[in-house]
Amino acid sequence: MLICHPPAIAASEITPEAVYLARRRVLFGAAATAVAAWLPKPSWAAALPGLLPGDRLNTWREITTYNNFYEFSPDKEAVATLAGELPLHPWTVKISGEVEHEFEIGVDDLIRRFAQQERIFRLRCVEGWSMVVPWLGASLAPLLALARPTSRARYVRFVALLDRKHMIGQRRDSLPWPYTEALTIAEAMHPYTTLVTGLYGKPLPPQNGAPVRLVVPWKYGFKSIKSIVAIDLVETRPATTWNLVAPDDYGFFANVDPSRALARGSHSRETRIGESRKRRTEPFNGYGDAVTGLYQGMDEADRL
Ligand SMILES: Nc1nc2c(c(=O)[nH]1)N[C@H]1C(S)=C(S)[C@@H](COP(=O)(O)O)O[C@H]1N2
Ligand SMILES: [Mo]
Repeated sequence: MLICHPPAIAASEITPEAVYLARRRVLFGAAATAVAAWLPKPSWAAALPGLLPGDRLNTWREITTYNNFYEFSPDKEAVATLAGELPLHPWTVKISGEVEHEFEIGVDDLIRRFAQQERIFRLRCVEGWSMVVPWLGASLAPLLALARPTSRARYVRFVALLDRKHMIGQRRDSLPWPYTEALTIAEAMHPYTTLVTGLYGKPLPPQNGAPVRLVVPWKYGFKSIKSIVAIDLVETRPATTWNLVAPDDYGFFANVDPSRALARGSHSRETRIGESRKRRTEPFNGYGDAVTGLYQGMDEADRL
């Protein structure tokens, strides 16, 4: 299924990141050319402007045991266990709304059609913590293009699964369900906007939003909606979950902005999970070079 990632080393008895890091050493070492044909493209990761040399990848354990996923629980450490029961097959994503061609695609089909690439991005939660995550996914843009958006399509709305049986957090009104997020169509078409199906070269664990989630690395983490079942192209700006709950703290755009203090406090620094000293938070989470063009000509106050 994960055609880009045949194991270079037997996975038994080694942690996933050990396998993965070993593979990277091969990739960037002298043997790179010989094996490059069947390994994930190194050029892609190397070309990422925001990934600073020396940024340690967070471990599999860190990424999969400290999760925000309110459908299960507001307790980050409880999510992994609770999400384990979520049925992932079959799973389809329906693309509809202001499009010429509505369709529904199964996740297995989506993985086959759109080559899954390794994409290492920082994730910055509005709560003040961050991680560096080696996702596996593909840009959302070609999937949207398949649906042929009409000229009226100005926003893209994403809807997560509603399943009170398995998502026990939905039995409480902690948030309006289903969890919903949205982007402008220009943001949705940006190549960094990624539909993710894997992590560390493996299928995405349920607690990280299996089987398919969004990752928008220059925005606060809550925009990166998990367990998506529907993508709607719409004319007017849709309501989004956190913006509904606390509009002063969670703007529609939610671009990472260290200069803006929110009700929960300053956003100028962050704690990388696994580190003790704080780091400076970068505008657009360090991806400004790639994305500021999206906001050219917009007033600062309009893109919060
Ligand atoms: N469906 C859904 N998606 C969600 C959330 C959620 O509660 N439900 N939490 C968001 C928040 S606040 C963050 S920080 C990230 C966390 O992603 P991770 O657990 O993979 O690190 O997921 C986002 N996507
Ligand atoms: Mo978050």
